[in-house]
Amino acid sequence: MSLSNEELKSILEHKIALLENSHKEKKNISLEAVSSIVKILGLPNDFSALAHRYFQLHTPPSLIWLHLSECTGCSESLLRTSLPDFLDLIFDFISLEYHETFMSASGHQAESHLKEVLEKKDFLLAVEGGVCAIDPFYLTIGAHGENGYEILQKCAKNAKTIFAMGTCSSYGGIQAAHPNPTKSIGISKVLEEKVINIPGCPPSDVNIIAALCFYILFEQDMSLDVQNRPLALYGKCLHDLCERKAKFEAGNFAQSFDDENIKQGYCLFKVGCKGPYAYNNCPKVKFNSKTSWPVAAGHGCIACSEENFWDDFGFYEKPMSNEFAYNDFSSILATEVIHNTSINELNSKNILLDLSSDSSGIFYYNENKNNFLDFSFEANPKVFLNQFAKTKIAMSLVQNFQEQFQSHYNFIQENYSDESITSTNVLDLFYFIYPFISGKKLENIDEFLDLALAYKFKHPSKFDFKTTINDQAKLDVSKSLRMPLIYILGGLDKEAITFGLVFSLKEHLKQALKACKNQHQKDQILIHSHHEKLLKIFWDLTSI
Ligand code: FSX
Ligand code: SF4
Ligand code: F3S
Repeated sequence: MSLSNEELKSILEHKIALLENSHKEKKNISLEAVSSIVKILGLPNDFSALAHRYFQLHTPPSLIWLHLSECTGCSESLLRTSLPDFLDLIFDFISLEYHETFMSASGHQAESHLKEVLEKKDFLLAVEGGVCAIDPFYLTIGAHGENGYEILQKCAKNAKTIFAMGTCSSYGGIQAAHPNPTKSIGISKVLEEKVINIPGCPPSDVNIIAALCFYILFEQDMSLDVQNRPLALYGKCLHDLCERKAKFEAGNFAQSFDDENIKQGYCLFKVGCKGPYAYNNCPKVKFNSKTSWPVAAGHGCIACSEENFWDDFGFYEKPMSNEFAYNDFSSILATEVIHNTSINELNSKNILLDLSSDSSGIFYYNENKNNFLDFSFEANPKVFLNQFAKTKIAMSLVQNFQEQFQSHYNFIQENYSDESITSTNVLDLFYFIYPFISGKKLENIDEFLDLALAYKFKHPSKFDFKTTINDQAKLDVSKSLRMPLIYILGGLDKEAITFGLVFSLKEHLKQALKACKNQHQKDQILIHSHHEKLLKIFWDLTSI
């Protein structure tokens, strides 16, 4: 459960009031450091003074930091903090009781101190590294011959809260990459206790410290996403925060790593940047005391804070196109169950998702067949190109397309009329996109779907469709029609682009269907189409 800012504030005020009465000596805490943590946590400015006061008065809580299967990069990242600096952090904010790399004690001395801290049952636990629970003898260390799995269980049992610091402890990380010889996994897979994931290989010092500080201040969990990552830190797509994004929109891509244009801020998508698939705040918080971050330094993001990123995102220096796949996840779109429905089966209890070529939409009345989905777009590629090239960025995109995909551009100019065509059928999106990515017209929908189904990755290159829900659902694709141009210039293949479109369409239809089901209190969703493959791909929408 996440608390409101007002509730958080009153928790903090209450804790401060208790400390004010205890006549403790005030610590010298940097207000600048605390304000920057408050900002990163997405808390209003007035929390700065309160948090500052709290850190001046509080007794730093004990922290145990374990090392399991990893490279110690997370600890290296933490060492490079400047706001607060590392020594202030470990003496004034937390009390670092056990850390195999940083502590001066070793051997029995270190182990007996760990035992003492564990016995007090009053500590936070940070774990760096994946755990080998299936073959637990890995990481067997020390005089008592305990293995990593046993050490983890022992420490987790009485921890007040547990953080998986880094991608290895969150999801398994590098040692869990195929073929995962030690069968390493994320710690949440083996612990009964709740684990907050702070992924990244490594995570930034800022994210590590912000997550610790939130707990110290409020003794509450932050709002988390489905992967148990704090939303304040991992809630936004990295690509949307990137300083090179305008170049992506303009279709200005670096062609290779020695491309001079990298220095002019050209986008790194074509040389493998996975920023559009990564959720992290790196462009904002940076690394090494805010010095830089991967994309600023000239290498694309490798989506290091995503689950299984080593295996699932292909090569680090190529886009996710089939040619560069070494895994094969194709078919994640298809499902086996197929039941075509006729429009006559509509009744007061159900909704029909109609994906036929002559009409499309989500009907919810039996008698009137009213359409719940408000949808229309300019379906003539030539007219789109003319209308779109209005802003400087859009003009550059069209110009890049014309120069680099001349035959596709010419095909569109020669084979389409100048008349605007407004379509209200979602399947027309397939016909619209195809000439941009193939330089010819789409003959039938199966051709398009076969491409999408052959895509070998599970992460889609999204189309930024927008669905708004009022009395009706409105699916707005007008701003996304530029995506095929961007993607083809960025080096994605047809399989990736068609997959992206089908995936995004499915996601948005899902939202609309859910809204329709709730608003009109319907029990069931039916699906109708003449295309067997469409039925297969969209079938699972009937079970939302
Ligand atoms: Fe290394 Fe940490 Fe990567 Fe893993 O960071 S930087 S392999 S996330 O656990 O040490
Ligand atoms: Fe930045 Fe990468 Fe997105 Fe390009 S693809 S804008 S380099 S995050
Ligand atoms: Fe990792 Fe990408 Fe950030 S590689 S460090 S999530 S820029």
